[in-house]
Amino acid sequence: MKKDRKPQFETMAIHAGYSPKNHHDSLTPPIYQTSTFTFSTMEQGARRFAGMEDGYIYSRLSNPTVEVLEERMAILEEGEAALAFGSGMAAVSATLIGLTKKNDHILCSKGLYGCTYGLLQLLKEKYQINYSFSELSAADEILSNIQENTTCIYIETPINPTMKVIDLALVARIAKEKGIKVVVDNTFLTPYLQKPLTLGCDLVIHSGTKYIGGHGDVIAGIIVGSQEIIDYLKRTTQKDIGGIISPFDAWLLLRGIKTLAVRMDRHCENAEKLHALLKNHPKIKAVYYPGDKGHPDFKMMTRQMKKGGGVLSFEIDGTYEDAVKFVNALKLIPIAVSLGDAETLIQHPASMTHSSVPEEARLKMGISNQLLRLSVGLEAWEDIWEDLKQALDSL
Ligand code: LCS
Repeated sequence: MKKDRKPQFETMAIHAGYSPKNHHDSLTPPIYQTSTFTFSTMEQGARRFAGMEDGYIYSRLSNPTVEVLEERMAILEEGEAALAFGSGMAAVSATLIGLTKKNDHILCSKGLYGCTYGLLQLLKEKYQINYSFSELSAADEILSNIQENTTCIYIETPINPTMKVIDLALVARIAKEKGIKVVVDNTFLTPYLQKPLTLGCDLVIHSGTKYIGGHGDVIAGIIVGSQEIIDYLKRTTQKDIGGIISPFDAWLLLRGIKTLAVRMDRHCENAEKLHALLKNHPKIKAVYYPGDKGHPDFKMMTRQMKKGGGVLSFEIDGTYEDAVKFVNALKLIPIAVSLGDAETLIQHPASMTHSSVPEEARLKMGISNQLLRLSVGLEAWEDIWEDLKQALDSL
């Protein structure tokens, strides 16, 4: 190996941000399960509070286990710094509250996770921070949706659960000219498949609950961006609202990240196989999957995404009652919200993840009553397919 070559993603996911030498030679990062840190003298405590001496103070401000996670995520996303939170929504709310003020406008992708939509509505009603939706599909259309007071463009791509893809380089170029910050929720793809910061976007958000953790046993959130923005969010919305992650949950994410690349490869491989099979089933009206080679935007997708990811959604060719019958006939696949776990999971966005979005807005986002979302797990794809097929054949 050449000396100056940067290690690859798979290697950094295992080693980056951690040095055993600094932690009693422990191979894996220790869990510093402590709320506070002791000072040798009163003067030392004062110096730490004044920022004149490095060192820990209190775990809401920083914690050594959490810092390893933050550093690893910053490296994997190719950002300068990161912050970890107790949930994806804690990360989303710390970001939006931190980046906006009264009378600002947030331009959003046409489709967002239901609770992100709920948060935007709350910010509008209580703090007069406005928002609107845009396809973000072409320069003219983006420009016509930007308002004088737009300070932030907030994007999910692929969008949960319609799987529409936004051209991040295009949005970032236009936003930069206007001095608008671009925030990308990268939950569905992870930095293994997509790196929005390298395309000119300003901040990346994750629900770490999903692929980053990967095992369905933790709720967590992460933000990655420039040192300047991260420092600002750390000393304002993170410190004073306080939605931090626990050291144990940070450790669970670090353990999950070690296998992120292998897991994502398998999620994608399984999803590609199931996409091809579902597409040709007579009881399926449409399948939405960003890895679809026949998609009109496939070329743009391949520019920014390594693969299509592990989530697909589809519409049953029938009524809402047919969708219910199909889901209830599944034997292997659990009915559950969340995604990115080892288990394949199915859910009904209209009545579950996006039930808080009013029907009219929900239909505009493309979420019909027959739409189902499948988070393809790590099982043998033949077994997942067998379960889907027997349930479809029962219709
Ligand atoms: N961003 C996206 C794209 C999400 O899908 C979610 C949760 C969040 C943010 C919030 O993260 P959390 O606070 O739950 O860690 N999405 C869910 C979903 O689709 N099913 O259950 C939760």
